[in-house]
Amino acid sequence: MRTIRKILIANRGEIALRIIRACRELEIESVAVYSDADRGAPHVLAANEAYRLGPAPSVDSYLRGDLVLKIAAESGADALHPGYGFLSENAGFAEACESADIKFIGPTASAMRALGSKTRARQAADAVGMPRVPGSTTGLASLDEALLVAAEIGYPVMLKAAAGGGGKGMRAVLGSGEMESAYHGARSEAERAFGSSEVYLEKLVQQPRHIEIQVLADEDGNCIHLGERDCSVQRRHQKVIEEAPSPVVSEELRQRMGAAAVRLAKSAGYTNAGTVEFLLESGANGSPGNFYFLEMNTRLQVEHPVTELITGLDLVHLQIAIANGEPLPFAQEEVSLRGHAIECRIYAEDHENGFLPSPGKITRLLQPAGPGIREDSGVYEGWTVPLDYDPMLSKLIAYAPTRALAIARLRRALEEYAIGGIRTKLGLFRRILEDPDFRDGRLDTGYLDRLLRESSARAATPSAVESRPANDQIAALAAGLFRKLGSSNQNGAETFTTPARSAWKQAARIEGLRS
Ligand code: MV4
Repeated sequence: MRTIRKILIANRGEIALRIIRACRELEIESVAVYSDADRGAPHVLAANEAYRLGPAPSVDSYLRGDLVLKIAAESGADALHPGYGFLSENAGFAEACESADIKFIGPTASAMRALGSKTRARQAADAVGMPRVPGSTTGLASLDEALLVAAEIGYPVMLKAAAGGGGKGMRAVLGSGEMESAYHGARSEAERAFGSSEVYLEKLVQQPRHIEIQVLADEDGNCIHLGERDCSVQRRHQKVIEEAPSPVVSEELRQRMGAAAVRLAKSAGYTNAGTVEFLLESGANGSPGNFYFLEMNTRLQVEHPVTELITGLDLVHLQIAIANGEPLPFAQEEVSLRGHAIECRIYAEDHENGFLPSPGKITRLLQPAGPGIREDSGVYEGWTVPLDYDPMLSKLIAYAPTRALAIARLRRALEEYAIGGIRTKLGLFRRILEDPDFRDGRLDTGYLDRLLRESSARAATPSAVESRPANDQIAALAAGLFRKLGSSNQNGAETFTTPARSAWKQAARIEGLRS
């Protein structure tokens, strides 16, 4: 058993703060690193010590593994938490940590490598009898082989980069006539993006759900799963809303998917926290169909809080305990899921204007709280959101005994929430949460694009609003009182001349409407 006393957090934003909070709870010293854009960032203020990495661009700061390790050694850190993104899935960096005798809080470099290549991961899936999408398990040697495999599995198919992930380097091929250009295009794209031109083929699964299983493995060979998250609400491979449990996964399906995920993790010698991604086909009348292994993410995920809320566990505490050489403190049978959790990723983005990033100074911040609300935030009022990184500001998560109540709490919290000075996705979440398809759990990976198309069509047809029933209009008006505060002015910023006062005035008006 090791004794971790000091952890360097090789990340920024909400996840760095999340990890620092766990360190404090465990009485472990925390070391922050920061770029020039992050001198006054919340994670820098919260950590016990903070060290400058370099200029704002990630390549000069948070991606500089050499600098990060130098600071780790100099500060006397005995472990390093990579968070997500940046260096978190870099096997070479994990190896460098091992060599420097700094415990990397995550899987070993060899487990990362075994699962990092998607063709190798597909072979690993076959070896443990895990269902995966039909197609090739080795890189395609030629255009002829691509045509042959596609003919075997049947069109439509998908070309994917073996070194890719998260939707990068993917191409749908609907018929053999499209194969030649898609094959050459995918290869050169993969070479440019990942430094490897290896591509393989999969049968295209139509309108799947994105379901992922959280796994935890200790260094004694114990491995368990913590159920699933449904991440079907996404746009261009960026998740927007995640929830646990999935509205369509039964206990029986959860056990089958969980057992398969655990088998895969064990076969790769996996340790620490990881996520196994699946596509879940839609079956007849909304029931789920077959599930297929997609890939394994060898890091803590952005959406881990929804799993924490329904399991009552702290995944970062567990990650640290595992890295410390401790055995998992419970068995699979002791994991029980309770209630429902839904997370909104709040981005500084203008969803009404092509989802352009909207960095800048947060001039006003009214954050929600109250029963069943958790917010993992990485910002504060007066902080300037840098344009150099992913513009996620915070994660707003609601927890309740049922999905319907979790939605109600999230809607209530979104009405309390006001962010001034920058554009955010708050309005989009309000729209999604009132949508009947979302409320009934009718979700697949095409859901959000359909909703956005529909509502832009509706916005262009004023008569559609007029034809709404009167009751609906009144409800929309009341619900929109807070929302109107956040509506945009000419220059794209949210209008908050006297935000706090107006917000409370509006609250009083809502009260007035009720009584
Ligand atoms: C697929 C697919 C359909 N069929 N593979 C996108 C992210 C990457 N991890 C894999 N992705 C997909 N792979 C086959 N054979 C559909 C997607 C996909 C998707 C998957 C998960 C979440 C959102 C998605 C959005 C579009 C497409």
